[in-house]
Parts: sequence; C-alpha cells; structure tokens
Amino acid sequence: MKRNVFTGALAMGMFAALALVPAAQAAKSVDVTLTAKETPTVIDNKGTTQLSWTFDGDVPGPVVRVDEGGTVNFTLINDAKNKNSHSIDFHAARVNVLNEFAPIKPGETKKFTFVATKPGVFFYHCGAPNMAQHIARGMFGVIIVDPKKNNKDYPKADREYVLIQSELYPNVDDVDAIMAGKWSNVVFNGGVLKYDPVHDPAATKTLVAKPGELVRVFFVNAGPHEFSAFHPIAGIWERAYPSGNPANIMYGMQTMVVGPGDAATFDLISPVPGGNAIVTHSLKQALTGAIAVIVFSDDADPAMGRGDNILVR
Ligand SMILES: [Cu+2]
Repeated sequence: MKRNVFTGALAMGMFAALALVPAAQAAKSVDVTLTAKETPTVIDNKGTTQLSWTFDGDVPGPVVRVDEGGTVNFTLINDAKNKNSHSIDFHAARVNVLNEFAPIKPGETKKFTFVATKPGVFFYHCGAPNMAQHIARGMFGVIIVDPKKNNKDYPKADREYVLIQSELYPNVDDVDAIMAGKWSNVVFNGGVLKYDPVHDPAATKTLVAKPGELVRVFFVNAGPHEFSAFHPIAGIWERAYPSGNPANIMYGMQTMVVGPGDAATFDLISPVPGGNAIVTHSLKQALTGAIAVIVFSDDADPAMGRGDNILVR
C-alpha cells in the first residue's frame, strides 16, 4: 500500500514536472566575457585616435545577444595593464547595484549570472566613477534580448544593424568639461561620419540593404548627456519599439526621441532604390558626426547586416 502511494506520488510529480516544462526548447544560456581595456581607438575617417576606455578594445564593445528567458553567465576582467577601476551595468539585468555592478580594480575579475527576462534592446556600460567619463571614453555597448519567435508584431528581419549614439570630447581627461557637456562631436558607433561618404569622402562604409527588405536597427543612446531625435531622412520608421520590446509598438514614426541610457528598435523598409540618411535630427548633433547612410540597391552585399556584420566596424 505504501509502495502504491509512493509510486502514485512519484507519477504525479513526474506528470507535474512534465506539465511545467513546455514542449518548446528552453532558452539557451550564453557565456559572455568582456575585458576592460584602456587603449587608443580611431574616432574618425582620417584615423585620428584618442586614449579610449573600452570593452574588448573597441568602441562600441561587442554585441551581446541572448534569447528571451536565457541566462547570461557573465565574466568581467579588468586588464592588469589598466590604470582605473571599471564595472559593467547591463540594463537587461535585474540584480543588486552594489554587488554585480560594483567596480573592480585592474587585475581583478568578477563573475555573475542573470536571466534576461525582458525582450528587447538594452544599453550596457561601465558605471565606475566618474560614470560620464567612462561612457564618454567608450565603455558601452548593446545587449539584444531576442523576443520569442513567431510574433506577428515582430516579423523576422532581412537585415539587422546596430547603431549606438555617443558624444566625443576633445579632452577625455577633463572630467569637468565632460560633466558640463562640452562635446565636440556626436557620433554613431564611435566614429565621426563613420558611415557617411556624402559628407566625408574619407568614409569607406555605409549600411546596405535591398529595396523592399525589412531592415531592423537596434539603436542605443549611450550619451552620456544628449537626447537623440532618431530619424531616417527620406524614410519613415515602419515600426518603432521602445526598449525593443514587441509589446511596445508604434507605427509610421518619423522621429522618435531616445534619451541617454535608453534604447529602441526600429524597422525600416525602402520601397525604392537609393538611400536614406539615419540621423539624430537634433542638427547641432547630426552635423558634427551622427549621420549614417543606408544604401538601398538590388546588389546589396548579402553578408552585410547579418551574423557578425550587424555592428559594422
Ligand atoms: Cu570604466
């Protein structure tokens, strides 16, 4: 009798467990390691460098990507050759600011884990003091939390691009000037007119797509201070998703304000060949460097806007 009760309970338990695990695959976990590196980076098409503070040696840092519900097993290394403490702040994480996001000294390593519960596009950055300086010097990137598939409000994109807006400061050691917002340029992905051969013939890259393709732009405003008025000149955002969450959906947007520390996802379709110029329509910003040309043509390079080429270096 006891045995029957036991096996019955066991069977019930197994049934309950089976019922709780959906037939669909569980979201994958990802291992992410970022190394804080204080190193020169190129800030314009002429090859000018500044002594940046970076994640993994580039501005912006690497694209971090995980499925909604997935676990991020994160490791931060502060390179022993650095002079400053650094930290990480993932806007996609819900943790303890005094623990996971606390700075570590050169030569130290820290690990933590979080579950990416909210889908969308999120900023990550160093939060070590002075935070404005650490961001202005280049310690930022994007974490994309891909929403669950087969969502009619979030159709599959043909191409994807990452654009991160930030401010460049003429003297990155001058914390007072950074705190006063005395920037010289506002840029996308760390470089002045990086994707704009129209205004800077030295620019060698543009974003590309075919007419009719669904182009998805993951946009982050790293700041540290300026708001962005994100607009595709000669286009209209088909859909805009504040924070990149498919539950937040806006249609037919011309310009959307994305504040410092915020992010949004934008869908763009060009019905015609030619180009759009993606800008912050705050023109004191755009005309100093925040313009990205996207060229629409039937022979658009099929490798662009896919895989590792969503953040064009
Ligand atoms: Cu830092």
